[in-house]
Amino acid sequence: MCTHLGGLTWELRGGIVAPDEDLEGVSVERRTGEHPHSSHWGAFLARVEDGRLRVRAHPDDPDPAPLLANIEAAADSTARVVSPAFRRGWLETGPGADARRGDDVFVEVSWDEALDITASELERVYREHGAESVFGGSYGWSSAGRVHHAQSQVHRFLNVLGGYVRSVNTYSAGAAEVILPRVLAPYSVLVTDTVAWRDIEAHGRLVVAFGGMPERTRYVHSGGPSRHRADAALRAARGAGVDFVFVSPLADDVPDYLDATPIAARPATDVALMLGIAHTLVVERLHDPDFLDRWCTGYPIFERYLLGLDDDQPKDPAWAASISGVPDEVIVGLARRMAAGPTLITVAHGLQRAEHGEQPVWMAITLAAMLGGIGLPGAGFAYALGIFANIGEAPLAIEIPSFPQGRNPIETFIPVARIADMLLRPGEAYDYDGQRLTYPDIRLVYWSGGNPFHHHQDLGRLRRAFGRPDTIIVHEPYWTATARHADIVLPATITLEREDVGSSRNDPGVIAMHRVLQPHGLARDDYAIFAELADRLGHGATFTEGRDAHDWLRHTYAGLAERLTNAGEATPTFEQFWESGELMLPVADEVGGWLRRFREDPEANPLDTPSGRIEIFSDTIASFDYEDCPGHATWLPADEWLGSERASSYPLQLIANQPAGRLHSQLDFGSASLEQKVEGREIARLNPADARCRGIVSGDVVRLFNDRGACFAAAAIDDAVLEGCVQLPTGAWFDPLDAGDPPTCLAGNPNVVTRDRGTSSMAQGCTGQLALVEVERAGDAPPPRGHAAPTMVAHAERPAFTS
Ligand code: PGD
Repeated sequence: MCTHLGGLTWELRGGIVAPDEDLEGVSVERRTGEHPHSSHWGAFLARVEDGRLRVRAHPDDPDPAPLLANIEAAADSTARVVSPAFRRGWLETGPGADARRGDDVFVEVSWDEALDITASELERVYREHGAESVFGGSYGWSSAGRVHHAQSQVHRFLNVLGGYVRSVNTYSAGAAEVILPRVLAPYSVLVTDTVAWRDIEAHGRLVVAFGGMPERTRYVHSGGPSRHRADAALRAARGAGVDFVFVSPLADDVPDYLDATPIAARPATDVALMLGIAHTLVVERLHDPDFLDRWCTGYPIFERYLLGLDDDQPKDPAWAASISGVPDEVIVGLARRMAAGPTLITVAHGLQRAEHGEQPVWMAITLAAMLGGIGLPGAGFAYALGIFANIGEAPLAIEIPSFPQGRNPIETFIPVARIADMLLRPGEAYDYDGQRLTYPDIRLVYWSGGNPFHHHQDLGRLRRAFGRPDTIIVHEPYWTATARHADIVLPATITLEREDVGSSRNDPGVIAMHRVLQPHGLARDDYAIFAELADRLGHGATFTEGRDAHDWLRHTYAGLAERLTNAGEATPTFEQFWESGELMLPVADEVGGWLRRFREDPEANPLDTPSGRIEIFSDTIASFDYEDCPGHATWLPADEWLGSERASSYPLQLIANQPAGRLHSQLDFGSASLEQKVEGREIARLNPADARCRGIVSGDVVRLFNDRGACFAAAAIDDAVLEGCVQLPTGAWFDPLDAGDPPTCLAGNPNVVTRDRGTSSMAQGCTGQLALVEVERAGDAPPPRGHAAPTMVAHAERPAFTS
């Protein structure tokens, strides 16, 4: 495919807004025509009709996301932050640790005053404590749009001030991001350039999906898919005769049309199940010793473990069955089926978002290597295939646009999910990927574009951690729980209120995101806020380089245009792109070429691992001497699984997975999100047997709890959920009953009960997917408070510390 303008123009005739058209004075968001725009869950056209925002999917999108409906509530929700606001306690007593965060009232102030005080506080912290005391990791998905990418904006801003403590890796894939490069290839390569849907359709025979391929997450890709193609690709593969098997405690984790064979394993036991399969392959001589010998390293050490030569415990199907709950004859049958022809193994994100999350990823690679299919078309190993919209698509031949973040001179970082540890335990040492690191002493936290009171685990603990710093600054369009726990809240625009360029890896469509609405209330773009602050701090010119937001848009496009020209591609002008609404980038001819070449000649084309081969045993990892991540894939029982001691107190395994009605916590008040709730509460699904013995029927309000906290939810009895499990999606806004510790969430946020510990000393990734809980009928539970601003009070005295 080569560069060309996309198919939006005819749809938009008469609706285009000139990029520099002055929107000042246009009465409340009234526009005519439809404007191209984009979100992480898809490109769309937006218009204002009878004073209301209306959206419809990109006309060429074959499978638009139901989540698009949420956008219609985005602009004027009662949860919008309309003005800069300061927490009263902070204004009254000045910076410092304060347990009232999250339980305080706010004071609205003018922009000038807000910017003056914020700049003065930043100046104080940098002067008194240095850049190592500022945490700017600011993890979060924020919104689609490459220029106004909130994380890039805050990082660039803090870099011009002297740097900040950053975070590494993601909540999505924290364990995979660390283990994959050690044993196979970098995560970024595995999710963009490994296995193609078209190869699965043409050459595949069997796909075994550990964790399933749930429809709800396939609509999403960071930056926004222009067209959702995964559904058609799956249907085509199935139509071509490819069989699917999926392993999950949730029977509806794959679409019906795949006719997939379900295997209901207990949560957190996939490694044991995979070992049982591997054992069968060895004893029945169905594995591929040649592949293991020439393309891999360390298999004999792993085989000793598999056969139980050192611990007297063969990891045979009977052993695997006793752990996973999957009958041994099913395990043996699956092993034979996998060995009968080309098989692709894929592992969902969720499996590694749990204690020892490195192991299912590593074990799946080990199993794929034993089958000998790695590097063959439509076979081998794929990470998170069918989980994200664009995985399985061809990579782009051109790098997508991005906003330059500058250089951070500070080397201190944390693995992203260690935020509460960092704030609670400054100066303490901990392990990460072979390094001994020390938590810095953070005085100021700056967050823009994320919602830690959604994404982090054990929210009671996070609340204590957020009580520690001197000052917390948050940019947000909405009064999320994170904004409510801040001292300084600056209202940010949403994408519809600004111009941007939407682009996503492995998707050729680059969307001209036109401005559709006037900013709500006093909201400003993150860029404009940072530019003003930088100016007050004497770094305005360095931050802006003399550009306003529109200049950056053109500048960013110019970079893309230059890459196209250098690649010999047709290069539309910015005006042509903007007018058209879409630009189609060229895609690479080949997918997974690096793996194919490795397969053809591993000596000439080694992998980027220490041995140049697939590391079934890793000397590097073994040298770290981590009990919780030994030198080869290993079954390591989690502290919180159905076979653990803790299950006698909290006997149900909570599966806190991704929601069907929204992306994470975004637009929780939108119609698609509300459809998945009952009277504002999230729905918790239970198996009929577990419901019956607790006297719970569908529609009851239930209380999920453990020693970390509790939340209310609406019960739905569903035999798609494996007995012993309860499923409650993430993303309901944390709505604490009171300031009590442990907290109770009225709206059903499962992170009140999840555990805040790293996957292991290796990756220290997020473990939010699983936790042990008990569930009971709640009787009369107070209703959730909905989505609104906190209490605002009149202006307080200016604090003494400001200059
Ligand atoms: P979002 O709800 O997407 O969650 O965590 P993440 O923090 O990314 O938050 C983005 C925030 O950015 C929203 O509050 C939104 O309003 C704000 N925002 C949007 N646009 C803008 C903007 O232009 N400017 C500014 N300043 N703000 C903006 C997601 C994380 O949660 C992820 S990625 C995963 S995969 C994890 N999943 C789980 C899980 O499966 N189970 C549990 N228990 N916990 C999880 N947490 C993780």
